[in-house]
Amino acid sequence: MLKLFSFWRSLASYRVRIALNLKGLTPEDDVDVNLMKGAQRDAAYRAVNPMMALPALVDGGGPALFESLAIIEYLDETHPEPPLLPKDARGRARARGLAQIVACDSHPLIVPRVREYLEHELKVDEPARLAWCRHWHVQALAALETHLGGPETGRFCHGDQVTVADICLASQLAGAQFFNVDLAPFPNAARIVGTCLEIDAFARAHPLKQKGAPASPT
Ligand SMILES: N[C@@H](CCC(=O)N[C@@H](CS)C(=O)NCC(=O)O)C(=O)O
Repeated sequence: MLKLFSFWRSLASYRVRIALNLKGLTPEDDVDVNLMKGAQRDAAYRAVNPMMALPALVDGGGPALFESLAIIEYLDETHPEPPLLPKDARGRARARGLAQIVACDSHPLIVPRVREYLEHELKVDEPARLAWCRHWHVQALAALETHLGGPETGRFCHGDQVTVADICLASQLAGAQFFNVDLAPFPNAARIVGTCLEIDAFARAHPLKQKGAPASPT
């Protein structure tokens, strides 16, 4: 029995939805935690994930799994096909590195708790908050684009097999769409995500395909 706690707009939930789809897994229960209403801070969800962040995944009777990259690697270990990491150590390091640029360096700077702190505690106005989010998106995309210009890149971020790097890159570009970031300077990233979105597992996991999502990102 799989139980996913997620929200349509959550980019980390998007990453885990892609991995679940690639592994052919469908949670029996998908609990909607409305980030726009602050439901991640309710006592009920805090008991699931004390970090008050989505997603969380319950697999069977154990406590909830948390942090999208940890959940994706757990799914990869428990359901090895198709593998989401390259076979060689250097390749795994590169795929994980690309994934971490997204999930560890960039995404944490633009999540609701950071945007809300900027707004309510530091009194940063809306245009400046938007500039903040765009800045961190562009910084990460510039680094990713340079990496993706290298010879290890193929149809996907690392060769011709989907890896965790592609999962994270897809979430980065969906986030960039939400904040109206110009993707023209990042053709490698855009091409790879275009290829990913031709795969059903990516396409139906997209934030805008989820229950409660608006027709367009803005
Ligand atoms: N590093 C975490 C990020 C989790 C995270 O911050 N998720 C966002 C949604 S994408 C969230 O729930 N934020 C709640 C908040 O910021 O208050 C992961 O990759 O799972």
